[in-house]
Amino acid sequence: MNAASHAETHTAYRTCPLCEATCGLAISVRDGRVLRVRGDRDDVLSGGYLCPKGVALGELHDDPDRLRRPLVRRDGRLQEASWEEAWARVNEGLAPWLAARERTGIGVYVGNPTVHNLAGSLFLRPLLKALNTRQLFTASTVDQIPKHVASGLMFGDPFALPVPDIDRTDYLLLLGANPWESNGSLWTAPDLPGRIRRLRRRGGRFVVVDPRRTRTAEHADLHLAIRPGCDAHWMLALAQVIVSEGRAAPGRLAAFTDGLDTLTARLAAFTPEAVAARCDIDAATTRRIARELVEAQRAAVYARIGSHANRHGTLAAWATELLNILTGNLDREGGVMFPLAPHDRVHDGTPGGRGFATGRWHSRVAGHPEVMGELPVACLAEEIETSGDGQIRALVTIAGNPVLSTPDGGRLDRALAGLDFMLSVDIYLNETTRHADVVLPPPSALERAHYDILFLRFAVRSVANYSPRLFAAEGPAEEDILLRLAMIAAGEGSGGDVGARAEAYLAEQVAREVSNPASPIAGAAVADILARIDGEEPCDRMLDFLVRTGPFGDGFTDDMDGLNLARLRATPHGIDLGPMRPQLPVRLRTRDGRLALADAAIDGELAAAAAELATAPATDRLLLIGRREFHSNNSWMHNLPSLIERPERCTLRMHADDAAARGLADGSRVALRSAAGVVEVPLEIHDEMRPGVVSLPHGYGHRFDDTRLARARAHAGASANDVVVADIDPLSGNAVLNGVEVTVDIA
Ligand SMILES: Nc1nc2c(c(=O)[nH]1)N[C@H]1C(S)=C(S)[C@@H](COP(=O)(O)OP(=O)(O)OC[C@H]3O[C@@H](n4cnc5c(=O)[nH]c(N)nc54)[C@H](O)[C@@H]3O)O[C@H]1N2
Ligand SMILES: Nc1nc2c(c(=O)[nH]1)N[C@H]1C(S)=C(S)[C@@H](COP(=O)(O)OP(=O)(O)OC[C@H]3O[C@@H](n4cnc5c(=O)[nH]c(N)nc54)[C@H](O)[C@@H]3O)O[C@H]1N2
Ligand code: SF4
Ligand SMILES: [Mo]
Repeated sequence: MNAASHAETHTAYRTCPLCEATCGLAISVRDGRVLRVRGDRDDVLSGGYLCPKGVALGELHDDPDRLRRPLVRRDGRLQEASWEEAWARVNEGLAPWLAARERTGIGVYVGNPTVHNLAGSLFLRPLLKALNTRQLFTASTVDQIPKHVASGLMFGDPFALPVPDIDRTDYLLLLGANPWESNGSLWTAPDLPGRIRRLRRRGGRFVVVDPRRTRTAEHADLHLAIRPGCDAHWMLALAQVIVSEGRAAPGRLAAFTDGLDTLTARLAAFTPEAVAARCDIDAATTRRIARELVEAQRAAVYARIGSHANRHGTLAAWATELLNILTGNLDREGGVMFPLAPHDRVHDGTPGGRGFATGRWHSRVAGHPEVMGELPVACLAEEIETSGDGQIRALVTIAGNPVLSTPDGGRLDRALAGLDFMLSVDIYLNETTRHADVVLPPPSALERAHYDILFLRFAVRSVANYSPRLFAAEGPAEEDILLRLAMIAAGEGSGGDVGARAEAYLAEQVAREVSNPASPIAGAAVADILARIDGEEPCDRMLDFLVRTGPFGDGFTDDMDGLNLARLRATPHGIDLGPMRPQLPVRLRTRDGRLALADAAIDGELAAAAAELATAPATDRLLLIGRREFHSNNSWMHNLPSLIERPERCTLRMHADDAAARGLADGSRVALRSAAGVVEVPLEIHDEMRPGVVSLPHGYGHRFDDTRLARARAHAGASANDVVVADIDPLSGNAVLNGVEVTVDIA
């Protein structure tokens, strides 16, 4: 029943969809409005934890600037329109590019909230398939794609991402992550600060490597203020110590790991002494940490975006798992382990698979290799600007704000202005979507069901948690929008039956599953399974199918303990299915079923990184890094009063020595300049910064009058990505967001 029909206050339980922590929320509702959001103390994973963004979900739902109706460009201005008119405009606008045999004229950018949303997680694929373009860009290439590549190369599966078994470990070495503000990434463990505090309380040790003394670093036993961009070199030095001292102890992993024997020679260049000047970490400290890692009973090494959004991001991700392997901590309780989600597909129990390869095609202008079907978003602007065959002339953006969130955003902003047609699926008219010809707004987060398809796959316990929709939606569901777009892209026009399209797509998935010999429904009739799937709506039906055929599912039998949608509905606080369990070697999907440490691409990067050690790092220039904030979420939650109406946060932080050397006073307006551009921001002298490094949060720069973001505009700030140069990690295509060379002087 729709909560809006209740006059009295009632409490709804749901999983917060805003970040990777997946906290359980208890939402008090009256008369169809959110009164209050608290943490759900009974949630099986989060136990009551929440942050200010979760609290702001009601504000997000009520935000008068959030779009409720489509926008269509008329006389040069975006104006509200009916859904019918909007669909007709989309059909007309895309038609010229869809007619072409090679779909290279259409680009697609998919942003981060897509993976926090059932519709995006389950029903984006038919649209991408129908669009059939190689010009696909996503927020992955300003984020985590190096980790996928490293896992692809090592384990044959880019989604085999081990996470620290935080509740059972004795030692955590954390690089380039700030869970005290971000709440964790590719590591779903709500209340990470609490979990890490408990690790220390039980006698464990916590070491943080970050150029800035973050709130996370303040809670560490040791903080090492590394120079930005050097994490790979430093982790390789730890590995070098371990192998050269003969202390590698991979244990049971050795039986199925190739390349251990050649490591000593391949790592030889990375002695602690050789990396010391570049990383700014003395050799004795590096040796000590290496020994601590080896000697800890159970240890975990974890690195995130500070290590990955770098020139050697893939190498850093690879070195992280190398350390876990050398210490025998990969796939071991209290080390790093592969989570198992209720909707994961079951394996047949034998290692081996199709392996992992990149470079099946290349970007048109710069020739960068495709990785996981996409191209680096740092190349999007040049693909729009550069004329010739395959130039992007029409763009579809889905839940993305690349003008603020991707490198050289100023250039991208100008490029978008020159497109022939642009379509955005988005809840706001913002810095990116203001360029669209049509904006299609999906319902708010409270107007849809939720189950975390992506992040439950990175959770420290196997957990299932489903939230029904809280309020009825005014317009079409996001899955309906994506499916109708898929039909338009397939040339079927805008009037088709989306329900039938959804069911046809579900049938395809069922057909694939019944042909998997390891599946509990192997050999079953597709029609029979479809008839037994529960739920009315496409997302619910797909979810029921996935969890029933997953590792904890009922397999479409009478198994009362098995999972299905009905059981999920009956358990609003979630179902805990236990801690992580060892999965190797079965989980390996390399062609030969072995864990691969020897790899030509990695060897090339090892050589490149080793060569850098010969030259001293330039110390006369400042390096810019980012700064995620507790009350922010990339670029898109700055319109909510409780999150934005706070003291000025878009400041450039700098060490006092660097300020003195430039004659800059605290609070003065400074010009921050790079090869990409210049922004003006207030200076904040701060002792958390190390000399030589300055920090500016990203996601600000709400400077355009033609957006519909009144409050964000009043706290506009400047966009860090106007000064981030469009540079990439060659193996993954990930943008180099950290360690950008800048100058700072008085504005
Ligand atoms: N310099 C610098 N840049 C960075 C980073 C950094 O650390 N430093 N971090 C990077 C990272 S990790 C990421 S993930 C990217 C994010 O990059 P993007 O995903 O491109 O940017 P966001 O700011 O998250 O924008 C999300 C968009 O989705 C819309 N939206 C929100 N909810 C929904 C929904 O339910 N449906 C739809 N259709 N739209 C919705 C919002 O209105 C907004 O337009 O930014 C990256 N940019
Ligand atoms: N409050 C809040 N939470 C969020 C988000 C948000 O915008 N706000 N965004 C969400 C998203 S999309 C993501 S991907 C995650 C990211 O989650 P995290 O990976 O934890 O991201 P950050 O908080 O940016 O932490 C990165 C840290 O790396 C440091 N760093 C920068 N350069 C280097 C370097 O070269 N080496 C090392 N060792 N450290 C470096 C920075 O100082 C920073 O402290 O957070 C998610 N959670
Ligand atoms: S930590 Fe993340 S999941 Fe939890 S309430 Fe905050 S935004 Fe939501
Ligand atoms: Mo991200």
